[in-house]
Amino acid sequence: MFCVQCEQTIRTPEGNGCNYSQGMCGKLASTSDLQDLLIYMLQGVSAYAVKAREFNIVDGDIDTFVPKAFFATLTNVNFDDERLIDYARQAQTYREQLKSAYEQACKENGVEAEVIAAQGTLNLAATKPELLEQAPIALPNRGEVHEDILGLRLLCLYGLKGAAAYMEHARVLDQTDHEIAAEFHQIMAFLGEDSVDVDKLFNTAMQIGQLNYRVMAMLDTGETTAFGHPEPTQVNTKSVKGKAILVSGHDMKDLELILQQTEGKGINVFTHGEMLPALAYPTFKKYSHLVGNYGSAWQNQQQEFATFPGAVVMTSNCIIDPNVGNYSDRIFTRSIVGWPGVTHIEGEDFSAVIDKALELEGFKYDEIPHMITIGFARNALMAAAPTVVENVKNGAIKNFFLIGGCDGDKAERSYFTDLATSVPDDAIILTLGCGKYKFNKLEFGDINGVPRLLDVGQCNDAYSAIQLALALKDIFDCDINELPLHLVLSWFEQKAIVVLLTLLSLGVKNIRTGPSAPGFLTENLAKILEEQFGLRTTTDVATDLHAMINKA
Ligand code: SF4
Ligand code: SF3
Repeated sequence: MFCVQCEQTIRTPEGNGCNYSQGMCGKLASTSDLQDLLIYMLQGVSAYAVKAREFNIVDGDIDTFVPKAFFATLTNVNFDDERLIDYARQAQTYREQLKSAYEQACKENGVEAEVIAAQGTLNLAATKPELLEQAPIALPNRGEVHEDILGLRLLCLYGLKGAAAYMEHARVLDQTDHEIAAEFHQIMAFLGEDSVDVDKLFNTAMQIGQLNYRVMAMLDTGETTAFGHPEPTQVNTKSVKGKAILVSGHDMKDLELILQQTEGKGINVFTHGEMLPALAYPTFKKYSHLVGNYGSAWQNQQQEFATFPGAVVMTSNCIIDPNVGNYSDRIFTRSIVGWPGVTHIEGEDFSAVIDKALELEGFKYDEIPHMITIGFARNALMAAAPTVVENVKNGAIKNFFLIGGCDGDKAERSYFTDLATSVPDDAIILTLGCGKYKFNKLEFGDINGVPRLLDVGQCNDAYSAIQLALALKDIFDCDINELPLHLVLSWFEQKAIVVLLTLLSLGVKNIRTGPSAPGFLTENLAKILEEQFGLRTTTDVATDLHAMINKA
């Protein structure tokens, strides 16, 4: 096992990475190895998808399968070995399908077919123990490789994994794009080649950032087409009496299905974690039994789900061991999410969840409501832009901070709460991702009617924040880096990595990330990123605030 993809990776003086019998996230070595084998097989599919495209052979099912299965290897998504094996076997079937179509086309056109070694030829063994014996060839740190090259390869691999996750979120909302799929396969195949070309790897990281910008735009289109544009909305964060279902993760389509199927059944539906922004979309406001948000970010689920008196649905990342809080019989997984022994819902029928919620007691009392305001995605931000600009011009607003990203359970993450509460009174805070839970229930007031805390949405809604920054840059006729805008990103998993690559590829400089630097970035790579982009790790709030405000 070798995995260094998330913030909680094991760090030792000998090197970083979870490489014992279990990762810090609870992922067993066998699961990690099977995930690597899956990625290896997917790289083979992509390599042949690239070749097949030379003859205009494109298979939509395969184009959606590869990012979806890749998503299953993201941190805290799928811990179910059997499902990972099924994905890997499906990958082999698809690879062979593309390979024979490609070879046939070559024959018909009188050209010699290229043979793709390794990922293009590996045949999976029949049993799990045998598969685990095959897995070492697929380790991400396979072969003798300089640590800087490995770091760059992993930056690309993990970044592309984040983009793949967003592609799958968009696909669920019927948004796919042939050009994005083609470029995704090209990068996936390239990463299977174990390149040692520093420039090419570096450029690929930027290419992944650009690709993800288009993916986030596609996802934004999918969400706003399906559910309308988010509007500033007051949301209750306390419990409401009655039977209950809690929906967590990023896939709002699942929330819609659950709301439709629970109508009139006397069940209240609550959002959790990254599902909170759904409450601001017009479509979801139609459902009076969608009563608010319960709990906070993913890392608190073992306490929050344990005390939630209803059924829980995990639509995407991040799931952690449900046996700890003893609720594995009332949590359900969807899509790529998996936990051994937990009921997985395929298709669109949520009756198992509904039956479970009806069986359970539900909340016995209403708590006194605590309201928070959400819903400042693209359209709402643009609507507020003239007032914001006026307040910038008259000096009432002097700085903007984007404080967001992933949450996590390390004590150092209090940095983000302290930063949000320490920014000057003349500053606006934009936030997104599950990192917002560090401070989204606090009171920040407003500046001449503009709320000081603007919740932009999920992590992928970084797209909306970018749109605001681009609009402000045009209005003030300056470079994006000349705006009084300071970005402090909390990272945990690979979606945050790809959002960072997107920002870097758009030329955004002086971003701070924390609470620690990714374990796969070597000192040399961190130095290069600092020199080229001013990218740095957070230090302490007072020092960072002073530096940001003075643009140091
Ligand atoms: Fe370790 Fe994170 Fe990988 Fe889990 S996902 S094995 S914690 S690096
Ligand atoms: Fe959170 Fe897992 Fe990353 Fe979409 S839900 S941000 S950590």
